[in-house]
Amino acid sequence: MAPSLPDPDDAREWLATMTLIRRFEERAGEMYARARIGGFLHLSIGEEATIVGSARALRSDDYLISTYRSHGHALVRGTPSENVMAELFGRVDGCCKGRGGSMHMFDLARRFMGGYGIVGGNLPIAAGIALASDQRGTDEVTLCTFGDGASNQGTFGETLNLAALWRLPVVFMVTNNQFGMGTALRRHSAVTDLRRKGESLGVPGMRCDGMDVCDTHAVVSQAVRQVREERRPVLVEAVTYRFRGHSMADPEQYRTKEEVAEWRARDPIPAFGELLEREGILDEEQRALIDARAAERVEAAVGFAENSPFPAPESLYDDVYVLDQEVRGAYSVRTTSPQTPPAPSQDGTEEIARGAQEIPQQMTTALEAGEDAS
Ligand SMILES: Cc1ncc(C[n+]2csc(CCOP(=O)(O)OP(=O)(O)O)c2C)c(N)n1
Ligand SMILES: [Mg+2]
Repeated sequence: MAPSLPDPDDAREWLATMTLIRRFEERAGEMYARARIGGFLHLSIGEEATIVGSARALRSDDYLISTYRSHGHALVRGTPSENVMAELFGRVDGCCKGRGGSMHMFDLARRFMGGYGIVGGNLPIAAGIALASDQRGTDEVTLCTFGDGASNQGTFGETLNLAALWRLPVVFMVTNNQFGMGTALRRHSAVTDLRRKGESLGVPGMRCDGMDVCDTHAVVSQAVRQVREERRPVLVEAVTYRFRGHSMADPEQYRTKEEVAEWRARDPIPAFGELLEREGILDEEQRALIDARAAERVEAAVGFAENSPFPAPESLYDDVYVLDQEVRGAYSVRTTSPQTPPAPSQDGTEEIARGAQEIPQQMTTALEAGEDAS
């Protein structure tokens, strides 16, 4: 049975957000080609329904954690496109002050917990976030998205086992875009029915059509509800396709143009737009307006990013977490401020003690700055 449509206002917002993510990433790709953006750039073009459908199943006090392919996750959580673009440009007004770049988006106030370059690295972190929610006695849920390739990592099994054992409130969502870099699913995973991969670990699975925002929303909403009420993790497989290469530098020799064209014919954005037109929720003109607004917002974001300065060179070590014998005693210390670390003792205990004292202070500063709404 086809999932029912959301309220007209929600439906328009879903379409607008998917369109914003698409236009944002197309423009980011152009900016990368023109060397305005450095480092890596992984686009989720084609996967927008998995992002919007799943994130809209969350409450604002739930957590979302993603991978290096996460510009859309920041945007769907409400991080202004200006700050996401400035982050790509490595500028001070980026959501991580220009220090993270494409792979390390983060927005604590909106409970978007990143942005990780290590494949599978976000799964144990999601378990930690969920454990913290539990210990604080809240009913918050953490949605952890990762790729089909990441489902082969050791962290997948370790985290799902622990999450099931400790009844942690996590929805694990494997975004099956058919590839891990240039390796097709059937060539990297013995089990290709990914929703089943958690069964032996005590995590039941569900599947949604990741090209259909309504189906993704319906299935992830059910998973979120179940996790929130029963305090047991669930695994959702969202079946989708990566329209572009793995990153910007990908000759794509591992797939045929015909295969890409077949999936592009199911593009989730026009599919949803057409559905809304057929249902009388939007007309052609309103659809065009949604697209024009998204393009305008992206242009404004590019202008904002270009005008934002690069971080000052002397701020290089600000916010750097260091605890090492080699690096004299600094533990989250602002090296630009005149602080003299104590002389290290032979075994480093003094530094550890000093570090331990500084943790609460760092957290207090972050909370005072309003970085966490709770
Ligand atoms: C631990 C680790 N191993 C390998 C890599 C290199 N690497 C980066 S992305 C990637 C593929 C991951 O594929 P998948 O999980 O399906 O995510 P997708 O890129 O399709 O979103 C690999 C192997 C890495 N970043 N981290
Ligand atoms: Mg993949």
